Amino acid sequence: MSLDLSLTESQQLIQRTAREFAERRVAPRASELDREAAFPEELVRGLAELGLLGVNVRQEFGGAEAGALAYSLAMTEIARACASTAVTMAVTNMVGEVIQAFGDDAQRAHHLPLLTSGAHLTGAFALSEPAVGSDAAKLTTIARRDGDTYVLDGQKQWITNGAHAGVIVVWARTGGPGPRGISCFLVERGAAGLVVGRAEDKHGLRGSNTVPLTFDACRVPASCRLGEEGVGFRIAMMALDGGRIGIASQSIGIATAGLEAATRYAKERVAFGRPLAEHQAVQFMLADSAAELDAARMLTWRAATLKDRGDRFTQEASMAKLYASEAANRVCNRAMQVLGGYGYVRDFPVERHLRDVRITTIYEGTSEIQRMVIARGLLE
Ligand code: COS
Repeated sequence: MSLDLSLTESQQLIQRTAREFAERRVAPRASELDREAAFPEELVRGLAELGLLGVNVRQEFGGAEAGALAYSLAMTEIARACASTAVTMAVTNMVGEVIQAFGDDAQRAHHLPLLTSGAHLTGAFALSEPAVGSDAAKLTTIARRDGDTYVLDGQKQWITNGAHAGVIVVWARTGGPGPRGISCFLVERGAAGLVVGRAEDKHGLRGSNTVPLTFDACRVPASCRLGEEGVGFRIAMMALDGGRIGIASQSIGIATAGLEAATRYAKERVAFGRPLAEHQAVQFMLADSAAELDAARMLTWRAATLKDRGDRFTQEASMAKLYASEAANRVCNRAMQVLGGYGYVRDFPVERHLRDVRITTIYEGTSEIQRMVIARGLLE
């Protein structure tokens, strides 16, 4: 591929818009959302007004139609202010893109304007189950065809936005074992037989909502099926390819906040007669973090650019997600080391960044899954 690192006008506009909103509205609330485990409902409505709930959704459906790289830039800006708000936005964008890519005309016309406008508030993505995470093809939720309906039975786990989503994309088995027995459904808020469980009490991302869902004879019209029977697993994998660019971008945002906090502190705090920033040990920590963050950004921009061009980007998205999430954990960990005791207390944001960033190597495919995907591509 040719290499052009300049951003287009519209990418810069989205980036500026997201940064301005993040600094003015999101950052001032981040600490309180974390402390009180409060869902950022008004911030989600603000994101909707700016087109940030459907950055890569077409304008005819209310999206910004700005592409995958613009989405990555926006995600990084929001995550720099509040990682919880960022993941809430990420999953909603992912659901919009899935419906845009795989939905029929009626599904797009119904759900996409509701998602992009915030009327659905958010979307949710229900693939994982209590006993099935990385090995997604083994999922056990059943969808039994009954006339022109399907009846869903089973449990989903770790569902981001689950209690606040107008539409939930649900994967369930309509056929035999393995990936080809899986189909995909759009289930709306309040469907009879859909039970939303207690919100998880999490280590980080405490402002985001994570719940288990139970489907207890949950009957949905057959028109809610997304794509043909048996193609659900492919839909999930393709959605996750895009989602992983989002999590890489979120990781970069959280780590940018960590590095900025460390850099500021290093200039202010004096030890042994001079600012920390004049001690080589601290300079080296900051330098490693800056270099790793830039490398993460380059990998992520490459994956997003391939996606925008319509090229395959599975390997590149996994490399970006693997590297950015691991690097972001190192960056936030070093930031705490630079701040010392001040990094470890709740009065300063670095301990929140370190708690928030931890999940990035776990969700939307663990680092181990990303390595599997990369290795398979290499060995193919
Ligand atoms: N794009 C399109 N199709 C894909 C794909 C992708 N990125 N990855 C796999 N597929 C297709 C394969 O081509 C294959 O299709 P056929 O049935 O037509 O041959 C099918 O999906 C099954 O693929 P595969 O055999 O590779 O499936 P595996 O069970 O071995 O799983 C991994 C592959 C590990 C990649 C998958 O299970 C995975 O991503 N797991 C992590 C899930 C995850 O991220 N969970 C987080 C929950 S969401 S927060």
